[in-house]
Amino acid sequence: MGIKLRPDRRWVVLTALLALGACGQKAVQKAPDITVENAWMRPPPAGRNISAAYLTIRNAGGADLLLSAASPLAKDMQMHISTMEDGVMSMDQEDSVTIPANGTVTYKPGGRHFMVFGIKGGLKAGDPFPITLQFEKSGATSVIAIMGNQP
Ligand SMILES: [Cu+2]
Repeated sequence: MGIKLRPDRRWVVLTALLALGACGQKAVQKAPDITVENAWMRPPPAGRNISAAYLTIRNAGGADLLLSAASPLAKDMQMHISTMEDGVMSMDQEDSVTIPANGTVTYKPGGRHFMVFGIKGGLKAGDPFPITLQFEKSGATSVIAIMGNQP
């Protein structure tokens, strides 16, 4: 009788769904493998203590989330993104930035940048500017940005 077969079939379908769910969880749990490179920062204009820093975040593992940036040589750093709309450049602050699995996020002029406020005086081209990025899963990762022009 067909009615008796149906519950068995449902059970097979349910088991298949559970198996798929387990696979999905395994993928989510893969640890990120973050490397930060090519960090540089424009020297602040004369008489100003504000500037922008740039770098590349490479991820050879699972997805992560960039939560914040800081430097002992500045009061504050914010994650910004510049966008061009109708020929007008505007920038927005980002609270967090997804670093995709096996992906790269590039901070470069005209796009994402770190806005740096309250930069310590006396820094000049060639000086090191330490930056610590805080990731949700990877924790703190430090990098030295070099003050100067885009490498
Ligand atoms: Cu900005």
